[in-house]
Amino acid sequence: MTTQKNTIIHTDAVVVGAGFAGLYMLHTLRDKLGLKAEVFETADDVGGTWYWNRYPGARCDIASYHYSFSFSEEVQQEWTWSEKYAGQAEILDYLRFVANKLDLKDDITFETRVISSDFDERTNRWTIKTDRGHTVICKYYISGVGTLSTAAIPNYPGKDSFKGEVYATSRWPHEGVNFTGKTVGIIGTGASAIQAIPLIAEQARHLTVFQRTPNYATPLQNGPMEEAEANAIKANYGPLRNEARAALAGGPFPNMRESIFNDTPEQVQQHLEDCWNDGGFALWLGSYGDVLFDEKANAIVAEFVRNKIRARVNDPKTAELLCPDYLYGTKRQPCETNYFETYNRDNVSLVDIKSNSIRRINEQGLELGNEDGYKFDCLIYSTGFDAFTGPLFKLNLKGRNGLRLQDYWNEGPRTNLGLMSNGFPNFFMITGPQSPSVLFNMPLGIEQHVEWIANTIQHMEAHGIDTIEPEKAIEDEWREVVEGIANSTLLPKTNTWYTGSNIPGKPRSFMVYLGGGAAYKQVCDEVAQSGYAGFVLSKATASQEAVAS
Ligand code: N01
Repeated sequence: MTTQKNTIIHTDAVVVGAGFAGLYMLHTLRDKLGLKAEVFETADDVGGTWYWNRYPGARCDIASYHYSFSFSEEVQQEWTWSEKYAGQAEILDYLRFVANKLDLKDDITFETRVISSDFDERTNRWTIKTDRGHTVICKYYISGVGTLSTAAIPNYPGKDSFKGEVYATSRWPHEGVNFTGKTVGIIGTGASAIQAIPLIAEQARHLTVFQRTPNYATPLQNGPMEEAEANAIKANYGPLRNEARAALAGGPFPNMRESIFNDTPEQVQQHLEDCWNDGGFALWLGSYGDVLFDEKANAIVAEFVRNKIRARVNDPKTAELLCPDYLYGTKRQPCETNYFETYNRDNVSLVDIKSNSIRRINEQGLELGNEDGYKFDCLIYSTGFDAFTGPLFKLNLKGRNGLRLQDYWNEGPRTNLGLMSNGFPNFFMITGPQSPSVLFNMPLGIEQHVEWIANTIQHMEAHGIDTIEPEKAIEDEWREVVEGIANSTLLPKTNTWYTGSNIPGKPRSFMVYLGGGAAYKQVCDEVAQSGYAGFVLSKATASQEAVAS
């Protein structure tokens, strides 16, 4: 689409983002509820995270057939994945295929950023403005901006002085980058860098990796999707999806055992070896039920992974630098292909920036605190994201009384169910903070959110309800639920982007509901069935009706 600029458009709903979330939301609002909806997207195409993160090696790390929409049998049957874990280009093609099949693109305004979002209490309507001069007034405002879409680039002194090429894994050039013959520095060793480093090393003359914290990365074990397997999956999608929805993290791990202490040490090593060979998240989320709850169980798996790293990296000093010493699996586990072997190459070196941090960027490279200097042709930032809240704050939301979301959330997110926030009526967040989001299967989690939001809108339309928002008190209760579950695990014991501690000054709170997708859905459904207990639903006053019309 192509919402007209410089005119005021009235519509039922505005959706921000055209990734998995925005596409399904648009389809549901328009084709199932029969509402008018406008979608704004910064990129020039659909895809969201899979549009931007096109660095070498980017791919999903839950099985492709789980990492896809389940709502359309036609889509499931027509699309065939070529690899067990699809690469970025294939996932982007898949989302383009879905958008074309459902004829969604005409209702998306591309290359357009929402710059302000104001709730008008006189009319109970949102006014959304964009950087290209659009003004849209709507009743329902829905964020599909994603959890990991605002890059966090450290503000090093001299940051802009580097004269060479600068890249960020989260905003990779569409035409790709040819590193042949070039010296390259990369800062960060999270999941993105761990996928990119082996491929960049194959091209570059020399690659220097600046590591602050090593990761317990385990093998992805990717491979082609054989035709027979693809057919079997297509014939079996119903049960596979149900299994995934019922699984705690949105992917079934049938070999999961209850406790590591029920097995002999030999059995433990064999089971961990089997999980290692299964690949993906099998070791992290599917080995033993107590690994993320019990420090002693955790230590056994941590040492198993460290021994694997020591066995794969030739230089013992480099191997030790690559061995994490924090609780296993408390940072999101990256999956890798030849990552550790990359450090055996002559053209790759690893620099510890924990003991000796980056002091400044200069024209030719960077300097560390001890004055060691590094020069390169290209500098890559793979330094993560201002997760969950970063993209929401960029919408510049002002709710009742002109209260900014940033100010309302100055001690961390306040939501009910991760879906809505008090004082921001009719503003819905798909996979927002305090929902299962990144620790569940993203496409299935998105579907559950979109369907809950759509049912809520349908309920409002059917009952003449003008606004819905959570009670303030329920937000305190929900935060306690989310933090209570998190605190029963080992995850909050480590500084991660799950808690916001990767961003200087960001208030610390655990931002993922860890009770599992099925339990979460049950809570959401019960809330709806109860007539939206914990939410305030109100009808328009006569004066609001008069102003709105
Ligand atoms: O980001 P990260 P990412 N100085 O935050 C370092 C998803 N994902 O883009 O750990 C020096 O994990 C930082 O160091 P430390 C996935 O959910 C999915 O890699 O903070 N270093 C770390 O090493 C993942 O978890 C896939 O000490 C600094 C790195 O930069 C999430 O995206 C693939 C620094 C950032 O790692 C984010 O991954 C890729 C500083 N000032 C990503 N600031 C799939 O497979 C940060 N670092 C689906």
